Amino acid sequence: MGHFLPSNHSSKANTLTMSAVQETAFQEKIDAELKIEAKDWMPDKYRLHLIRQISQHAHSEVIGMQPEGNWITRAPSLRAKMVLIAKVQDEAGHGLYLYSATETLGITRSELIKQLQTGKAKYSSIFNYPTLTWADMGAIGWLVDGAAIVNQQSLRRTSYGPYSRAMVRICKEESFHQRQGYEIMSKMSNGTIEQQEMAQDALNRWWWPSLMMFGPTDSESAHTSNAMKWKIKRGTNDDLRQLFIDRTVKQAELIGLEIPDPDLKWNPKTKHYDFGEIDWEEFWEVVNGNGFCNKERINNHIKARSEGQWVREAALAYSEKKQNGV
Ligand code: BYC
Repeated sequence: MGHFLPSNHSSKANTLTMSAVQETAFQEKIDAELKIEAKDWMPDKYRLHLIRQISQHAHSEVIGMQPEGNWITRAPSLRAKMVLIAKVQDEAGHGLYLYSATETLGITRSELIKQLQTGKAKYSSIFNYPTLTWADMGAIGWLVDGAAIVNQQSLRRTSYGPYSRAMVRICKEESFHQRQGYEIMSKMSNGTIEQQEMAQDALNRWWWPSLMMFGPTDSESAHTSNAMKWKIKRGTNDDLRQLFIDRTVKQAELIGLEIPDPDLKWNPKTKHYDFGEIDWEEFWEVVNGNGFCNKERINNHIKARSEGQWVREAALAYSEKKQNGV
């Protein structure tokens, strides 16, 4: 029958069969916990899924420098200032590893930045909240980095090699960040009444947005099903959120702070904390660009990028000169 078909049909059919074979081999590799590397065959959907997730992760690290950068000049001691500068620098580094990992998938850095600046690519909702007091530096380290660690520890086992290796290193630095924040919170909650109130106020404002970092509930999450099938994500949004809550409640108790959730209660049956309803309307408002600081964050990014253009040009000219042996 084959020769009755249009001449390109059999080659199209062959291509289809070929890609089905490749896709089966790809999934078998994933199921066997083997890593996919940059030059390996992968379905386009897997590639695009990774570009979306890893680049949004990179953007979050870079935009995440802004709320803390705001407090470097106002840190209450030289030690606190040095620690905060080091932490913010680490975040720039995390952004760089993650942009590099994304570039291995065949997209350029300038395209990724364009996607961020035009609102096509998202970054974590948490960085659209303002940092009002020094206690916010504690709350960010403790809660935001704490939430990020729970998520990123699971991502160390992600199926894409370059992303997984970036995560190993990032997690090591992130756990220092979490301790830095918890140290600030524990000092303040053991300090004067005013300091205790500032610490509690910061916890009140950052608790719910931190829970939102894990994304919508599993039933509302558009990407979780493919992400779990391809082992890009190793825990669902709800499972990781629960793990974070279970860990953090005990840490709050230890330093005498109260989690701002009247429905928070240990459930002996599930052996987890039950918790109150997250304000999903607020979450989507912030994700869709209407949070307190969305516009300010992107405008700052555009300004910093344009002011740094000469640095990139100079670095490029220098590297070309070196390559040409001048
Ligand atoms: N904020 O189907 P879903 C840090 C979007 S930075 C904004 O569940 P997925 C730090 C989602 O993108 C650490 N958008 O998505 C830095 C999707 O929209 P698109 C940041 C969110 O990907 C400085 C839609 O909602 N960590 O640690 O399966 C200082 C549907 O969601 C958010 C990472 O980026 C959100 N919170 O799951 C201090 C970790 N949640 O893309 C600390 C890597 C969801 O279709 N990323 N959306 O337009 C992930 O693990 C996953 O991407 C997420 C979301 C769990 C975040």
